[in-house]
Amino acid sequence: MKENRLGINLAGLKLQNPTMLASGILGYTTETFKNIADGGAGAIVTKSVGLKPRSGYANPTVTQTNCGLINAMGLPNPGIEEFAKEISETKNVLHIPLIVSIYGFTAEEYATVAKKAATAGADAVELNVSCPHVKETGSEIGQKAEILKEVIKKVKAAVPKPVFVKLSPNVTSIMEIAEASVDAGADVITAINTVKAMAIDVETAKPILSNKVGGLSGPAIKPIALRCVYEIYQHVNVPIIGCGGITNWHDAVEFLLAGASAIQIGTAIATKGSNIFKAITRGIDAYLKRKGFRSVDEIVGLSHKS
Ligand code: RRO
Repeated sequence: MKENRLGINLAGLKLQNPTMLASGILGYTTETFKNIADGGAGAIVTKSVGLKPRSGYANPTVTQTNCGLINAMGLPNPGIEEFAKEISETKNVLHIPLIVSIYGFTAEEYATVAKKAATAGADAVELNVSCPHVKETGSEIGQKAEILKEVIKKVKAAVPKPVFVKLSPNVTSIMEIAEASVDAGADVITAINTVKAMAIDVETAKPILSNKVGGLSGPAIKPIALRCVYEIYQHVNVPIIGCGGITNWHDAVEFLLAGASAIQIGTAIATKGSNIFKAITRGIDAYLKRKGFRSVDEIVGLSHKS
């Protein structure tokens, strides 16, 4: 039998390889998730869903820069009642872990949405406590350790599934926030969400995005994300998922060496398509083989040991 160097166990979830779809990039349909699974992803994280449907911000919601995208979508989503049907349907056809990203405006709301997602079949939930530009949720929760801990504790008490916590880089010390998350019961830390940013149209002299401020993703933020993973690894003992500007196998291996057990891919799908998961997985496999490693786990955090 062919040796699988790539399989990982992430807080009890079995992934055939360490690549995952990052939250926020694709919509909410079973068909898009199937396309990502066919592209070789080891797991999928959905776009964030809340208690009630939300239309998000007016256009323009995305603008391109020479080093990535700036978005301010404003959490558009169908609401958990509607999305629960899609979760169940997706679980019937998909054989890779499905992680549902959730948000709320209170700890109770997070817990209610998490419970509904888990009941519908989500294998885990990822708490969005890091969206950089929606008031009273996202990073407004994830920047304050005490409020964040309350959210995580309520969700942990409400669902028997692993709880991932996606952190914001827009904080003074991501290590302290990661430690607080793990103290409160986080099973996995995802780092990072987008970096607060903006763009201005010099002809109109106005901000380009309707919300003015948004979140930067793509290659520009990769070194920031890598530093965050490296620092978090030194302070917590739960798995970390690296996310931010990963475009090729080389980026992915850097994150594993920094301490990530898995990696999420988002913005690069827009330019490279869904087969990027296969390409990155093949590259990681070739690297492990060339260096004589027998598993992904053997290189997680290796840069700390030298
Ligand atoms: O929907 C958004 O505008 C958005 C979200 Br929820 C997020 O977590 N991060 C981001 O850059 N945009």
